[in-house]
Amino acid sequence: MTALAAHGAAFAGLAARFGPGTPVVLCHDDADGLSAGALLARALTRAGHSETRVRVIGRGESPWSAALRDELAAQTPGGLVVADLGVEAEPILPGVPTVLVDHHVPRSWPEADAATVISGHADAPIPTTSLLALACATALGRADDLAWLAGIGLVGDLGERGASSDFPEIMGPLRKSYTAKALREAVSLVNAPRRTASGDARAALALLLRASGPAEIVTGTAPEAEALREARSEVKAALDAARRIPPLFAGPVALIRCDSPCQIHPLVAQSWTGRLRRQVVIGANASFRAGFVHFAARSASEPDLITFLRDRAPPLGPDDQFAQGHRRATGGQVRVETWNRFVTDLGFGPEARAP
Ligand SMILES: [Mn+2]
Repeated sequence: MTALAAHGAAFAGLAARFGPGTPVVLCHDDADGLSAGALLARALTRAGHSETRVRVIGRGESPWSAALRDELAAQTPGGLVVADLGVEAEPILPGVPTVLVDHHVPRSWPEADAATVISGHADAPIPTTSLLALACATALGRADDLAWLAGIGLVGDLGERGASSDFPEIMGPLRKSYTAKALREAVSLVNAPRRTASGDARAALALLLRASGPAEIVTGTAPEAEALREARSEVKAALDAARRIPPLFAGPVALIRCDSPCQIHPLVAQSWTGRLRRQVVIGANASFRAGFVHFAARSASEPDLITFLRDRAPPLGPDDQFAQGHRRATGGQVRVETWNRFVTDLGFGPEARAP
């Protein structure tokens, strides 16, 4: 049995123990999380549940929060599936069968009575959550018509080239049914709402829950398809404006100080790494959340940005998040005072600060 098939079998074993209440799927709001959520919900409904509810976990939300626990408890779910949101030890809704489907490095590991973990983080190559979801769906029944949803998540997380080289057995057959352009366009549209000012990805989920292929997302006339195109235009306009901002320099750091309600700072940082190859590029957005500066660090030359930032960290308060994520893609969310101290210590002048 392959690693993926084993993950699927473990999922089917737990899904068989779900109670009579409507199962609830929680999913991340990016292309991989949304397609995983849609895949799992469609598979559970096919497997005999009259309905499966999906809840997108958006900006600032967490399944491991009192707010989510209260919301879920009111729905008395028969089972919980948590997709692409990480792995943590704490039970989400004690007493409800719970399965965490994920591919990130676990933050902590739950006891067996708290949750079952389907994690691809130790597999080689590391799958996306949507690919794990396809394996779960396949273990429940016929799911080959849903494989394109895994394709959306693979291209979203790994890019076309990475997806094709790591998972040719999935991408090869998909490329016979769908063009690379259709998959790429669908990914770009599905990923747009999470970056808008509202951050509301429900239109993307709605489409993924019913579409029979990427064309319904890319050229569809449904109101949700229109909403995705509008979301993409909103983000593009914000990004175009931010790309005209000249970088500030201090030592090894190049800083682009933007102000937008859209989550464009990671894209801004990434877009400069091609031209500023020797620097650590930081995109910092002081208008994303009141009182905070959200920033993303990327670099073409520095392999460990977490260590780079931690070596230069300002004193942090309890509300500050600093240098979390991946070594090559990190950043933070810090209070304005923390930010201003950080950039001053780095050697930047007043134009780098946030008001
Ligand atoms: Mn994700």
